[in-house]
Amino acid sequence: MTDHPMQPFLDLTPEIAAALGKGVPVVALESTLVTHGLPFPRNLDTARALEAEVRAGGAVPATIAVLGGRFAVGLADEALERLARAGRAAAKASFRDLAPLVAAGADAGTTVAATMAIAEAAGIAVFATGGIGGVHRGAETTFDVSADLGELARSRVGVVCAGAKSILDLPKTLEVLETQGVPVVGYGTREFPAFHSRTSGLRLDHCVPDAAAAARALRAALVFGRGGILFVNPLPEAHEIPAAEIEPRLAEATARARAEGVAGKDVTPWLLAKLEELTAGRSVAANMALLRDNARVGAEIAVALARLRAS
Ligand code: PSU
Ligand code: MN
Repeated sequence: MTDHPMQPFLDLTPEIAAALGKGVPVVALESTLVTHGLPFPRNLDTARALEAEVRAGGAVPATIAVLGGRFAVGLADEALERLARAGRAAAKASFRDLAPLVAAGADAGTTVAATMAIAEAAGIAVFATGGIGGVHRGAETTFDVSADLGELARSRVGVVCAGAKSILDLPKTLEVLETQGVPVVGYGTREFPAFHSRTSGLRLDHCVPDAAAAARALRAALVFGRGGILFVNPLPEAHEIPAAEIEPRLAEATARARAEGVAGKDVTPWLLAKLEELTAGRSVAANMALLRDNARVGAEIAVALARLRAS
């Protein structure tokens, strides 16, 4: 436990509190993918599978959410099911939503931004997710840039993701990450992965071959960095969806969102749901597979970091 100002608002499960106290590796998991990212019941199955994946890798999973206006770090299975069933009826919490949600005593799924902030407050150094939010296509007119990018520059947490969906403008997303000073590190790749695809043609300046090297980079960032570090792990090859297949669907989803006037925090969940519809669920299968792979990698990095800290 830390003496972070957010600490009085945190509820850690006894298992997670004990693990953090003893230096046992812990991996944070987000919950917007449960409330707003995947349909019921696949959201619930996936959340449970991610926790199991983290445990299989020798770390303790800490799924983070807002429950009754408290920041829950580690969810009982009933709480997870309640959030999964609520789906979009629950709030979607980015960092800026946290204070009003505390006041309202509400339930919410936490985005990458909010999960990072809560994980840092709890003293958790590694967080695994699917895709981060980023700069949306057309941002030059809408100004739609996810708060995830600014938070990556502020919270000292290593985030494992599969890059970003190409519902986003990937070159602009990388530009903003560069401006914000966020280290982007390929996990066994020299290219920024595009979520459904292992490649994007966008070269990275940094890459690590394995978890031990990732943990060394993370430890340095935790010591003298000003924020987090983004590890990008390409999805498993078997689940790749060829760009030729996914691109027209993404373009159609983006155009429809604009035509229907979808704006603000609704844009990302709306696009995710539309994409699922347009790919007849294939995008969800890829999503679930890469989430599990990122949970596995998150556990590897957390275990390597614990080893490094103990030595
Ligand atoms: N991208 C995905 N799946 C997701 C999200 C993004 O492929 O579930 C979720 C994450 O929780 C992310 C959030 O932090 O959407 C970003 O929302 P916004 O673009 O409104 O910041
Ligand atoms: Mn947005």
